[in-house]
Amino acid sequence: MKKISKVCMHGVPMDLGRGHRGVDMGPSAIRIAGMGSGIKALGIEFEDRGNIPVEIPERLVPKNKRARFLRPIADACELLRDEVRIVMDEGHFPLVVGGDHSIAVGTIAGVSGYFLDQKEELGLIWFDAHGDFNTPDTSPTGNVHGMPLASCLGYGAPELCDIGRRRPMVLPENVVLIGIRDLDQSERELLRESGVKVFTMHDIDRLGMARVAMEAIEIASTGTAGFHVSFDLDGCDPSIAKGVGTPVKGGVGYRESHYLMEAVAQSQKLVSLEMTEIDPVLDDGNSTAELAKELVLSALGTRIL
Ligand SMILES: [Mn+2]
Repeated sequence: MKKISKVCMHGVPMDLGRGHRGVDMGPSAIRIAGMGSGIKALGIEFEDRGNIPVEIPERLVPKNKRARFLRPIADACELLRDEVRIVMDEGHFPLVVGGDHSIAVGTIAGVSGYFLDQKEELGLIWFDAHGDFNTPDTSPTGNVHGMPLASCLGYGAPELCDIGRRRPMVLPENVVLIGIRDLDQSERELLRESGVKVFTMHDIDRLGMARVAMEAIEIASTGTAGFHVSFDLDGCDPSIAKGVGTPVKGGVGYRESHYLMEAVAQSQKLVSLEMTEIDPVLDDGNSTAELAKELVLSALGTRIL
């Protein structure tokens, strides 16, 4: 694995995947928090490639109640996929900042497509309070931000499942969830059936984050060229991440979150990263975007000593 020498960031002001507005401001919040200068201070080159164009809900009428705004979300994901692919082809490190978690379909389509073209697999660590494993048939809300992981594994709407180079974009044996504490009933069944490894909050309590991080990195690294981290800020406890769309109490703490990202950096297997669901409207100052920035810096190699 080569050292990360240049990070290229895309913002995705997406909030079509959620029931209400706010996370579209996430990319601005993380820029204001100083993402670029933080990365440069690590001695890594940084280029902000701006935002992916995303339609606003005020101009749309949701056509599909089971997957609201599916088409415009898929359109933005396809644009993001192509932009991320360009970054990979250039040999740089893609950093994607959301926006709601539906954007992960575009990011993962781009990164996994790059590796599949070289006959290599991509591992995936999905940090979240939720499973994001609904489909239009199982979702109680029709909100697409509850469906992206299922889509990457080939379950659900073809508009999302088929934007990668292969369906599924990643193999279940290379995928691991961390921080889970809120699953819908049918989602739980599908997630079990999928064979994906899940570390719930109960597992983190029992094993400790050090062991969970080690096992997760092992799963995501074995038989792959490296792994992507898709980080939903709602995986963190609401006491440290107030500005998130769907807070769930009993989440991952400040040091545990950083430990995970530090372990990811030490593995030297991280190939791409995204931070999602930052909602400045609900935030306390800009503290959740600040946390997201710090976590990115830990994943890119900030060391305590
Ligand atoms: Mn999520």
